[in-house]
Amino acid sequence: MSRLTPPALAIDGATLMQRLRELGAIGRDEAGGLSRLALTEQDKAGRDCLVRWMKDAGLKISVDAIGNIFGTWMPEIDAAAVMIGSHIDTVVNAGIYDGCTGVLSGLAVMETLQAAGLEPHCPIIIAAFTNEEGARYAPDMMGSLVYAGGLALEEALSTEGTDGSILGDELRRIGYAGSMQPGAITPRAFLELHVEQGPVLEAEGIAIGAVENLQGISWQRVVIDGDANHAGTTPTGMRRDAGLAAARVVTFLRDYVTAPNAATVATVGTMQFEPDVINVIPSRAIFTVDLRDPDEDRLRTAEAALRDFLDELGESDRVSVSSERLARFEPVEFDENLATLIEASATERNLTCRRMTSGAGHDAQMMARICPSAMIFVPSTDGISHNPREHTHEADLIAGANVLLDVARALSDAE
Ligand code: HGY
Ligand code: MN
Ligand code: MN
Repeated sequence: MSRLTPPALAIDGATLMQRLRELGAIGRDEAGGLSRLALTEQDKAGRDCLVRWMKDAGLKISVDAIGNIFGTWMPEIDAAAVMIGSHIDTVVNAGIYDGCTGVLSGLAVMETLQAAGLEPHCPIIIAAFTNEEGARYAPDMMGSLVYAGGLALEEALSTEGTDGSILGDELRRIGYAGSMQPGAITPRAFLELHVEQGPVLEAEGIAIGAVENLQGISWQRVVIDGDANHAGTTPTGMRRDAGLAAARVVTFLRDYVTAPNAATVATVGTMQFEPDVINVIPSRAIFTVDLRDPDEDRLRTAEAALRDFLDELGESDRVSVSSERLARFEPVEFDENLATLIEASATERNLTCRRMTSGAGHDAQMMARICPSAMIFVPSTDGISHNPREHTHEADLIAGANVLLDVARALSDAE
């Protein structure tokens, strides 16, 4: 197992923060909200900015057929690469740290090693994966899923977005339909630094999370069909109200995930009614359900409980119910040796550290299918993410990037 060398090195924190802010300014709407949905003009602008920084660092740029971007240092070394990555696409009205922290810290790590005159014994690759958020095209973590062989390229390219666009068309339109075959490079290890997006590290006053596993994810779209009818003249007992039925699903899920199922979390993040008119009983409700649990059996039980409820609902409310799977990922264990290296670096740097589970999905969970992978978490202020108030203190971001530096240096035997 690679050994950590004394942590004499430190990344250039000022440049990291300046780039986070600069990238965070790309994709702002008139109200100042940040949205760089995958393969939009805003995403293209963010991609172009990252590629420019990678070129300035002298990296060899490659783009694969699903639009994943790779910047490689020392590509000529004939050895399995260390890959450091995450994503730069965002949800709607996002924060500036989700994903970008990991990609830009990887760039900082590389520049620090270069500036110190250290040479790795293998290539080091920075990766920015396509459509990690899944907000426009499901499933999420799509670019890394295709890269890891979990989704066929053609199927991904033919995905229809929430706006009716086709993923492959948009990829070509923004000029990021690359020629490299996804998965062409199998790294010796994959590392992802990410803001925790939850409350644990801040609540416990801990600087570094050595993520040892990541919970399972189940996404589905549910369509409930009832009957449009007049809001005023239709007696309650005669209604086939798709809106009411949808609301019952939301409250069922909240009731389900309270004790004793408290480990499971459930979210109905999108809901549309048709015809969506104030004085018409909804004839149709379309909504999504996001279920997560670190335990696969509990996740399956939650899915089965929802299925049973939807069946009963059809009877009780005289509506028809259908559901379509959008994403399904089993829980993932990360590499024990890499988690130990993360902890050793934190100790060397006098940083508090704890093992933890990731509540969010990440590209590392896909890369774990093809190589040893691990994640480093840094605290999220008030545990907030997917929200403009997303924030991580500068000192915490730099500490996380320095731990990433130590682990990448150990794995690449940079000296
Ligand atoms: O859904 C997730 O957990 C990630 O933000 N894509
Ligand atoms: Mn993320
Ligand atoms: Mn996210």
